[in-house]
Amino acid sequence: KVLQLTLAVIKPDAVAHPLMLEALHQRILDNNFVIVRRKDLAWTREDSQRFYCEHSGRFFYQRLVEFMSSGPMRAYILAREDAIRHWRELMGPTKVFRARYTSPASIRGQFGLTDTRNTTHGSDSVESAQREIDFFFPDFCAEEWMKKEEPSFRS
Ligand code: YYY
Ligand code: MG
Repeated sequence: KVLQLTLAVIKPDAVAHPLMLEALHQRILDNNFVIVRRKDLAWTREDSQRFYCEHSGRFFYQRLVEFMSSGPMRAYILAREDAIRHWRELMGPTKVFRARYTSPASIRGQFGLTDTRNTTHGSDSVESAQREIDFFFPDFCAEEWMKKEEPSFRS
C-alpha cells in the first residue's frame, strides 16, 4: 500500500446547490479519504485558462473556461492508498451519458448535468496531481506532509 495525494475539486455546478456540496463532502469521508487541505475559492477566466491550457484548441475549451470561472468551487487535497485512481473511479467517466449508463452509482452518473457541468475534477496521474495541488495550494509542501504522516499510515 502506497499513500498517495490527489487533487479533487467540486465544480461550480455542484457548489451552487448546498445539498449537493454536502453530499459530495460526505462521499469523500465515506470512501476513506483523509482531507489534508480544503479551500473554497473562485477562479478568474485567466485562472481557468491556465489550469486547462492542455485543452486549449479543443472544441469544448471555451465553454469549459467559462463554466469553471462562473462561480465558487471547493478544492481538496485528499490522501489515501491509491488516491488518484480511487477518486477517479468514484467520480466516474467524464461524459455525462456514459457516466449515467455505465456507472450510474458514480458521482458524475448521479449528479452530472452535461459533459462540461460534470460536478467534480480529479487528477489523472502522479505528475498532474503534483502540478494541480501546487496550482490550488502553492503553500503546501507534499514532501513535508508525507514525512510527517506516512509513518502513522503504515502502522
Ligand atoms: O479528467 P476529466 O475531467 O474526466 O476529463 P478531461 O478529458 O481531462 O476534460 C477536462 C474537462 O473538460 C471535463 O471535466 C469537462 C470538459 N469537457 C467538456 O466540456 N466536453 C467534453 N467533450 C470533454 C471534456
Ligand atoms: Mg482531466
